[in-house]
Amino acid sequence: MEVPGELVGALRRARSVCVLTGAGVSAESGVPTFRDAQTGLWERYDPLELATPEAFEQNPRLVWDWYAWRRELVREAEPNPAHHALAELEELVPEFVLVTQNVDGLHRRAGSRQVVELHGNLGYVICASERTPVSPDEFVPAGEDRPPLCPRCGSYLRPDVVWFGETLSMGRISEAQAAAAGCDVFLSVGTSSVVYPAAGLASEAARSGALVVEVNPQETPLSGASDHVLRAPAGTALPALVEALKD
Ligand code: BV8
Repeated sequence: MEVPGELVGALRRARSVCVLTGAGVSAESGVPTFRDAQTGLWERYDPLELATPEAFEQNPRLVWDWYAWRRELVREAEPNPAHHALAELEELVPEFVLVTQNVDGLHRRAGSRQVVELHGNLGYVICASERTPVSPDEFVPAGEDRPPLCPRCGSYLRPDVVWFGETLSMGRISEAQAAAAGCDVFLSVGTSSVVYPAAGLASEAARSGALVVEVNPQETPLSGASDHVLRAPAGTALPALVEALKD
């Protein structure tokens, strides 16, 4: 695939690159995006409904099982060429920060090191009250219709992710904002650019003079404001970008 020369030149000159990824980067690993229909037994649920404190309050076991299903899906998934290209890009630029909205841990499995998991990681479980990590061997089973309990305080366990309506950790969002504000090139890859505060990072980068690039087969609210749009799947566009950079 053809990569614009101006973009390759900007990446060659860049001191600092910031990348924001969304579910689209993991789509080619077989991990469904938020806007794809859920498969199988979950197809009648809307992820925007399930990934909320209200859903957990109303039906903690349903939400617990949904994440257990996704954890299994992710365990069986492999990083795809998009993840590997981003891990390679990190080695080709002086400063690199990968901010991801994904909770599947696939960037780290592909070798990316400077990763900010803005919305957490579904591989980790915390106590819903203490918010402290609980390892699987400490789970206290509580029967079929409840999530397991915290061994310390007896509260329900939950995935270590940020739900809609929950605030992000200040540390993570400030690290992401600093990376966006300080970069020369900002790549927004595989995200529908509708979830805030993550979707605000691109304008933060643009305000600081960065070149903004969108990689997405579909149009998004960011497309019109991007300096370059690579209208292709990330698994095609990102390896082409890295190859062009290495030429
Ligand atoms: C917050 C973890 C302060 C969980 C996620 C009204 C009431 C309450 C809140 C709000 C409100 N209005 C706005 C808000 C703020 C809200 C928000 O933005 N809502 C949206 C829906 C309007 N944000 C929040 O609540 C955040 N917290 O603001 O705190 C606060 C507190 C209280 C009240 C107000 C404010 C927390 C947001 C984090 C939610 N957690 N994930 C879990 O995963 O289970 S969000 C989850 O969905 C993802 O992490 C991701 O961030 C988001 C969706 O997006 P994408 O990653 O973009 O995926 P999507 O499926 O949407 O799109 C995929 C894209 O990939 C598509 O564009 C597609 O074309 C493309 N694609 C497909 N294939 C490929 C591809 N691209 C490349 N290659 C391919 N092969």
